[in-house]
Amino acid sequence: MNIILLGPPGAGKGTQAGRLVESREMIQLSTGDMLREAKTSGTEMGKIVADVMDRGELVTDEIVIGLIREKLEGDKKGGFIFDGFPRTLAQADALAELLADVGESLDAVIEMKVDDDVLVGRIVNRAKEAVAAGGTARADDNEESLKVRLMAYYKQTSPLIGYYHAKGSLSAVDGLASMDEVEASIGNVLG
Ligand code: B4P
Repeated sequence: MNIILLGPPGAGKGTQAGRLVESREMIQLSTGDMLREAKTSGTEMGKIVADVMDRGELVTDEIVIGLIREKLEGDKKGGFIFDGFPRTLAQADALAELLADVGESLDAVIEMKVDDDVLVGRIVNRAKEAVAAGGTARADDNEESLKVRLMAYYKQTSPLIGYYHAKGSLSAVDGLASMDEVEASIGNVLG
């Protein structure tokens, strides 16, 4: 089973993807995690993406699609969870082609619906918790970058809702509920 978790920043995509990895032995493909890893690795690509991510803007389709392409060639286990990918229509088209190339297809797209004011609270809270635990907050987990991330979501990513609805693969869950309740709702969609 291959699924997409779609939603604004802080909707809980990464949280729920982690739970699906545990419960269904699926493989989480988080482009956010891959890009953060690239940032810290000091590679050329890392240097290119660092400023873009910290501002809250989207990294180029070319880079992100390249990262996903590499991962699809490996072990598939219980299927792929695309977490934070696709984020543009071009990425969605590319994903369909990449999956077809490895003999796979998409089974479900789950939209996680959360109000903007709750998103801001969650992200600010995550930043505070990271610092309280003695670490550092994500460079893009601040109100200024979050405004840009939300704008990017509504402008570039939210058109995917109509795109997947038209293909008949979209289901929505209430992302405002508790983490356990959201997990149960996703479980109901996946069966
Ligand atoms: P991501 O890493 O995808 O970050 P995100 O959207 O903030 O994360 P998510 O929705 O997974 O939130 P989480 O579960 O952590 O992207 C970061 C950046 O990378 C982007 O801005 C962009 O620059 C770049 N990028 C990534 N993918 C790209 C692509 N495809 N194309 C171009 N650029 C790309 O949850 C957040 C917080 O809420 C956590 O603290 C969690 O504990 C809490 N929470 C979760 N669920 C909850 C619930 N039900 N109730 C209460 N709290 C909850």
